[in-house]
Amino acid sequence: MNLTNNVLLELKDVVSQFDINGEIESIDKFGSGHINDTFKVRIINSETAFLLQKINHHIFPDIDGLMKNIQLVTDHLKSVLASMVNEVEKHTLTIIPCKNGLRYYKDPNGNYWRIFILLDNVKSYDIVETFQQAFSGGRAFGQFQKQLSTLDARQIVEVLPNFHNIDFRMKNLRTAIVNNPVNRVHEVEDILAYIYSREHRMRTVLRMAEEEELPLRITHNDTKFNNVLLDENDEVQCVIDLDTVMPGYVAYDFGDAIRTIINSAAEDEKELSKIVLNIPLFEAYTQGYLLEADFMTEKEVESLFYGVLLLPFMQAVRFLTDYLEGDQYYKIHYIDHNLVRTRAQIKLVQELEKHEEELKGILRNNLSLKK
Ligand code: GN1
Ligand code: MG
Repeated sequence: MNLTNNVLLELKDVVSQFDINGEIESIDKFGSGHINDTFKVRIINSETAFLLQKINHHIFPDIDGLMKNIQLVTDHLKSVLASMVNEVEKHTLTIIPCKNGLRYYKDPNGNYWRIFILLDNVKSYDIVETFQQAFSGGRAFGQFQKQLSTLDARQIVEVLPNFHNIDFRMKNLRTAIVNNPVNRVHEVEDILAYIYSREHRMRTVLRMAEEEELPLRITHNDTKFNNVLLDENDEVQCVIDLDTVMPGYVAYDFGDAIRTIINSAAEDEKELSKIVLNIPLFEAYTQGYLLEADFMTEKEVESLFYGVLLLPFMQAVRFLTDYLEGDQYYKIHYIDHNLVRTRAQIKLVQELEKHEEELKGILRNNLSLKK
């Protein structure tokens, strides 16, 4: 969709607040995120393009903490990468500050904006196609966790507390059911019955954490496959979308990545029969991940499979909660979009359950190959 002239003028004014030289050539909508608004900005006669984002401050109330986290993480990644790669700036995000030196701009309407350098000659995939892509995805998030293992987690602000805490998500769902503000609960009784039947089992990672079996690490927390940029050979180039980098358990990152990689269909596929598992891609991601994530304890390794079940389940709980609350959180593109997303994620959990032994076997085999 084209931007209206008024919007373009507003965006140009926003861009002019940042430390960017040259005249704007174009501004276009960009990407497929569910939370922030993203635009691509081109500058006349400049090879560098920029990524402008309006940060959703209803979801991220602590913009200052959020941007400090990203600065800390990207500075740390740059220092780790300096001895490993040329052109470090191609492998991490770079924040463009405002002319006044701040990391974000607050406009007169109270909206918050930021700009990153847009990396060029890179690819990102909503649906993974090849073994190589999945393998690189595994390497990307394994490296990312490993590189952040030397950053002091106490410096990171928990911008969205309890983000992957299933008890918290179930509590929110129950509140939405009790309040039933848009009278939709009667439509979803079958889904609720399934969710309740699995609730206890889905606490496995949390239980292991409560029993102090899992170390808290710095994790990405939004490891959708399209948050990895690959180069022209489908090798890892850069991990993006650092908004949710927070203390977490590795199983959450593993599970959320597998959620998007193993699913042959889209996150919001309406035709449930199309949601089938692509098990070779699961193996490819696992191999790439285990190659890099050599810091894990045995218990963490054991937890990975439970992350695989948990993340699509939790995503279903979150989409459903939003549906019952009248679509306040995720951007939707049609009226029952959150319900369609919920059903698609539940179907994915069911497929994963059906193939549980096979998937566990693949994890076991690849671990023993490594030893
Ligand atoms: C949201 O906006 P996006 O697509 O990066 C969400 C993730 C979900 C994802 C589902 C802050 O991420 O947790 O997994 O949608 N981000 C937040 O596609 O809630
Ligand atoms: Mg995100």
